Amino acid sequence: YKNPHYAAGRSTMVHLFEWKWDDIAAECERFLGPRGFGGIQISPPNENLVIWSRNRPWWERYQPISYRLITRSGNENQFANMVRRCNNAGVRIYVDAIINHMTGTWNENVGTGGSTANFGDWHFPGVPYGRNDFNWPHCVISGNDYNCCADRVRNCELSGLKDLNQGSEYVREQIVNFMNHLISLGVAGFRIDAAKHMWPGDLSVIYSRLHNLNTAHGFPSGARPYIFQEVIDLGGEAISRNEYIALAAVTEFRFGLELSRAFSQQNQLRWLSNWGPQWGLLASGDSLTFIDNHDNQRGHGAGGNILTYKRSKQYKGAIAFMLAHPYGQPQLMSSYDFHDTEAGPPMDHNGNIVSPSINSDNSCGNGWICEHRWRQIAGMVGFRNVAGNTGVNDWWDNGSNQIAFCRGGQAFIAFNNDNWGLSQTLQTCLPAGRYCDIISGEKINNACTGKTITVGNDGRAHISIGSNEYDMVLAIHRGTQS
Ligand code: ARE
Ligand code: CA
Repeated sequence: YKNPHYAAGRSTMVHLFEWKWDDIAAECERFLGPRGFGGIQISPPNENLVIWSRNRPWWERYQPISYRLITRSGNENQFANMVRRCNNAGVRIYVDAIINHMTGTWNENVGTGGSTANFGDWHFPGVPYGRNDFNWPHCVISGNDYNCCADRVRNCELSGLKDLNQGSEYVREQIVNFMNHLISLGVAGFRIDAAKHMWPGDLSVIYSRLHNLNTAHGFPSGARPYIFQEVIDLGGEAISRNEYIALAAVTEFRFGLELSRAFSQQNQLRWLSNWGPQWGLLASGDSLTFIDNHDNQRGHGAGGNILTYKRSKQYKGAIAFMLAHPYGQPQLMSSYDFHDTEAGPPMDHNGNIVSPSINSDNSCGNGWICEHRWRQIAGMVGFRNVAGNTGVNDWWDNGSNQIAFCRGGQAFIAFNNDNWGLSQTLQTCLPAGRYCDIISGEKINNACTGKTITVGNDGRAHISIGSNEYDMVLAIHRGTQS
């Protein structure tokens, strides 16, 4: 369950938060496929509670009312069409699967597909689930439970969301049927929402009953779904991420926290020379890595001071490091602009999601940020593909916040997060020649719109990054040689 089954030569996924299926299909064909992206985490595809009393917040999608594939993102036909078109473009789809709970107590009781529920009675006819399918006696998780009481974290309600009993054969069967339906439609795997709130033993049974990936969608025979489990573990709680790594991959929340600190000048970049498990991170193959996610970019979930698109220079620095360094299985966040932390995606008066528009410089409009389209970020996705499975070599630092390293003989990157300029002759490990920096510009029709770097016969080149430049990074690789 730890292999994402990307198409050959691809290595990065992006979370297209709240995107519609038709828009994702188009994005696979016009951008993600051609630019070498490996996959997409999509928003939950199954029917959720419609919450007009809070003006359709983003979090209504974490309140399942049935397993029918019908949401603001689209219906089952649109879903199937998206998966097929993305797989054809070489881009995999990973589903955010909410299997810990159903909707919580709220004013409304109608779903995005018209299903109703009476959660006061634990009654969800759209599945159907009834009182016996939920954990009993009724209890709600309190903040202190995370420190003391694993059983309460797993058997009580998360924020009042009706807590399914995954120990029940009937519940397991509904969940497995839902997930296998998605596998038959060609998805490559799942994010397991709120995995901490389910017993590892129950999850293990559920995973073991999943079908192999659908060979008609280009997966090798016998391929198991990629599974990454959302377990927030910053240390010190009753439940540890280590209870889940035997099953499948785990979201590594310490990754974005540490890199956010470093790129906000709260820690020096030079210490990143041993980035990885020595920092207390999971083993690389167990770790789904990201800077921000849809929760901590807006103060939900755990996190502290996480970098987001709102602090773009530091954010791009942290993302560039994530993608340049071989540690982990990286995921990019792709956001819509928000000020109110509850606000849903750009929508019209009827609550329909408004599609992103695409500007001539490749950026998005209509309220969508599309970090994955930023030249510096999309360029680094290509860098990671070129670097392949090489390690880090020729690490250099200035003793504070200027660092540089090579990826085998494939790629070179330098960072300057000091308040003074970087100007050094450094080993790039690349063959002699001229290279186009993919951060300050890009190679278009064989011309470089940014800095051109000349590598000598000894592999060395003069590298300069001013402290007040637009970006703090310089990156070149074999694919940008001219
Ligand atoms: C909403 C309302 C609530 C209301 C509830 C029920 O905000 O006021 O009571 O509905 O009607 C998201 C939102 C929630 C939202 C929920 C359902 O974040 O605000 O509740 O959707 O609409 C814990 C969990 C972790 C979880 C985070 C948010 O362990 O699994 O909380 N993250 C996932 C998703 C979320 C989603 C859910 C789970 C629910 O990514 O987007 O919630 O499906 C410590 C612990 C962490 C804990 C954290 C915060 O750090 O270590 O484990 O995270 O505190 O409590
Ligand atoms: Ca639970």
